[in-house]
Amino acid sequence: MKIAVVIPTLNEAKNIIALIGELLKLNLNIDILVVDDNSPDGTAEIVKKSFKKNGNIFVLLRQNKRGRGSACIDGFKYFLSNGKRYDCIFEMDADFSHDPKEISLFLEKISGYDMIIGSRYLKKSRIINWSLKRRIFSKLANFYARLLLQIPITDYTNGYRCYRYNVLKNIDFNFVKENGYVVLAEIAYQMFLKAYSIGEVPTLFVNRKRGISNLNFREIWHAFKRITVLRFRVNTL
Ligand SMILES: Nc1nc2c(ncn2[C@@H]2O[C@H](COP(=O)(O)OP(=O)(O)O)[C@@H](O)[C@H]2O)c(=O)[nH]1
Ligand SMILES: [Mg+2]
Repeated sequence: MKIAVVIPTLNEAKNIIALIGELLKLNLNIDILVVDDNSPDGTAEIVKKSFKKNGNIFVLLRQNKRGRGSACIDGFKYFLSNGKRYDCIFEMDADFSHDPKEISLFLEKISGYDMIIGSRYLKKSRIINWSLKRRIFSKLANFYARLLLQIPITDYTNGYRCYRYNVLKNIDFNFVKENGYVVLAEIAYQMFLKAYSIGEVPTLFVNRKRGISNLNFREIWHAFKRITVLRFRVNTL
């Protein structure tokens, strides 16, 4: 199985090298793309330097901060157009909130689905070291998204996902109007409207130990607005 992994980064110099190391240790047939928005801490440079000789590690450098969601979309487009054929494409965070060892769980399940989400809200899932404020925000965001969009999933906002390559090819990225975290809900909604199947695996989500979160109030507001618009303006594709 040939696998591609997109990792969006903004100031992840303290995490990214170790994370790529963990991914390589899995010994899978894997290509990794880091999509960096010109991080002041030199994330992109460090990756390029450390993996100069590894032909499976790539860096896409964008000139300024344009959001997690748009970084992933640029990463997907990169893998969909580089002339190679993959079986599935992952997206995951750079800060070790998403454990690379769980990739095997996604791979076991993807044969029966078009996309698999690592969910923090299944019976066997766990969230570690998240503040009460973050837990409440996440629950509210998921509650609101589910109330409006009605996709049968438990976690709309975790960016640990595995897409079947042939399905991602059919996603219309022009449909995605926002740039930030809400892009996860936009892509899920488009898949739902196109009747693609979405499965979930339980995940152990660990809050970052190094670096700082990029989530801010502006992002949350944009997500809320976009989900409302999706529900009331976009019912068909
Ligand atoms: N390229 C890029 N990556 C981003 C941006 N915002 C967040 N990220 C990355 O997206 C992932 C999730 O962001 P994070 O700050 O951990 O958010 P949190 O886990 O919700 O607190 C991390 O790998 C970040 O480095 C952005 O504007 N551009
Ligand atoms: Mg994080």
